[in-house]
Amino acid sequence: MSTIKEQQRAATGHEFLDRSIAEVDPQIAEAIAMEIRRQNDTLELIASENHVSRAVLTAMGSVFTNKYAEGYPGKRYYGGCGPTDIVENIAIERAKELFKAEHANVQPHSGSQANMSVYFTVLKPGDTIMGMDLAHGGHLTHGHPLSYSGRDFKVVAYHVRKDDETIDYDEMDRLAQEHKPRLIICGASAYSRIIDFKRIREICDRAGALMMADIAHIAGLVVTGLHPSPVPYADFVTTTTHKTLRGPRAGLILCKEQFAKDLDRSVFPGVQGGPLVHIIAAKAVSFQEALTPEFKAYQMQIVKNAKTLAQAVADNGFRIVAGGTDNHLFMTDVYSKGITGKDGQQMLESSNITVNKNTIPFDTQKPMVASGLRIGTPAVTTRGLREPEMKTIANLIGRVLDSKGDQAVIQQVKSEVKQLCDRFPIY
Ligand code: DSN
Repeated sequence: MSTIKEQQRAATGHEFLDRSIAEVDPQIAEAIAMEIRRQNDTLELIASENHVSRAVLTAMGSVFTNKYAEGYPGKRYYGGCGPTDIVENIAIERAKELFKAEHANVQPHSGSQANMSVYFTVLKPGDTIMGMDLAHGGHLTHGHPLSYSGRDFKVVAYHVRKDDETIDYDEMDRLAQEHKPRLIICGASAYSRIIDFKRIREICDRAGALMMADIAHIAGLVVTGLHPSPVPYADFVTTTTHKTLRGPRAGLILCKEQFAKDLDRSVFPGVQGGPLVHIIAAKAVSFQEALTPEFKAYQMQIVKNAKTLAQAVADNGFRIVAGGTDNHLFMTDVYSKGITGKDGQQMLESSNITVNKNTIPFDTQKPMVASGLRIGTPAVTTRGLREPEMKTIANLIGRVLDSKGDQAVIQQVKSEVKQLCDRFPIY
C-alpha cells in the first residue's frame, strides 16, 4: 500500500525529482559512463575539443536549466529573474574584461548562431560577404553554400597561397576591391598560422567593408595575449566558448558599442528565444578561470605542445601544412605518404587516438576522404601532457599510420595509449 504522500507524488510527476539517472534511465546513464571511460582512455587530439573543469560542469548541470529569461538583465519578459540577472551580468562583465571589449552578448547558444546574429545585424539577404574558403581552413558559416551563410548572401571566398599555405592577403585585398563586400569575415577552423587582423582591417577600410573575426579556435590564446587580438580592429568578434577557452559548448559575441543595441536585438528576439541560463552560468565560471595566471600558463603549454607535436610528426616523415604551427593545431598531409585522411582517422581511432580527417589546401581528395588530418593539443594539455609526451604521441601516430592497418600494431599502440592515459587521469 502506498502512502497518501506517495500517491500525491505519483500524480504530479514529483516522484521523478529525487531519482538517480541510473534508476530513471539506465541506458543513458550507461552511455554517459561509457563516454567518461572513452574520454579517460583516449588521447583527444581533435583541435576543437577540450575537457572542462568540474566547476563548469556543475554550473551546466544547475537548476538554471529550469528558468525562462527572454530579454536581457533588468528587462525580462518573465518574473523570477533575479538570480538569472546576477549570472548574466557577471558573465557580460567578465567577457568584456577578458577580451577588452566594449560590448558582450553572452546569450548565443552556439558559434553558428553567434555568426548568424552578426549577419542579421548588418546584412540584408543578397548582400555580398567575403570569407575564407572552407576547403582552405575556413568555416561552414563563413559562406559555404550548404549553410545559411552561403544561401542567403552572395559569397566571395578568399584562399591561402599555394606556395606557403598562408592567407593570401593580396588576393583578399583584390577581391575586396572588386566585389565591395558589406562584410569581410576572418578566422578559421583549420589554420595554424597567426592571422594578421590589422592588415584585414586595412583591407576592409579600403573596400568600405565591415569586419568580423570568428576566433572560436584561438579564443584562449587571444585572451592570454599569445595570439594578437582582433578586438581593437574588428567591428564584431564571435567565438565559441568550448575550444581553447575551455568553457561550456556555446557562443559569445563582442562588438563595438555603436552596434550593441542592434546586435542584442538580433540575438534575441531575432535569432533565439530564451537564453540557456545554466550555460551562461558555466560561461561565467569559465571566464573566471580564464582570467587567472594559471590559464595563461595552460595556453602557453598548448602552443609549446602543438609545436613539439608538429615537429615530431614531421620527424616521422609526414608533411606539415604551412610548415608548422603558431597556435594550438596543425594539419598534416598524410596523403604525402599515400594514406587518406579517412583511413588515417579510422586507424588512429582504433588505437584510441582521436583526430579528424581534414581537407588540406588544394586537396585532390573529396572532403569525406581528404588528404589531411587536423591535430590539436588543447585537450591533452588540459590533462597534463607536456613536450616529452608529445614526442611519444607522434611516434604512436607514426607507427599506426605506417602500419597499413596491421591489427597487431594497432592493438599494441592502443595498450600504450592506455598506459599513457592512466598516468594522466582527467577527473
Ligand atoms: N566543428 C568545429 C571544429 O571542429 O573546428 C568548428 O565549428
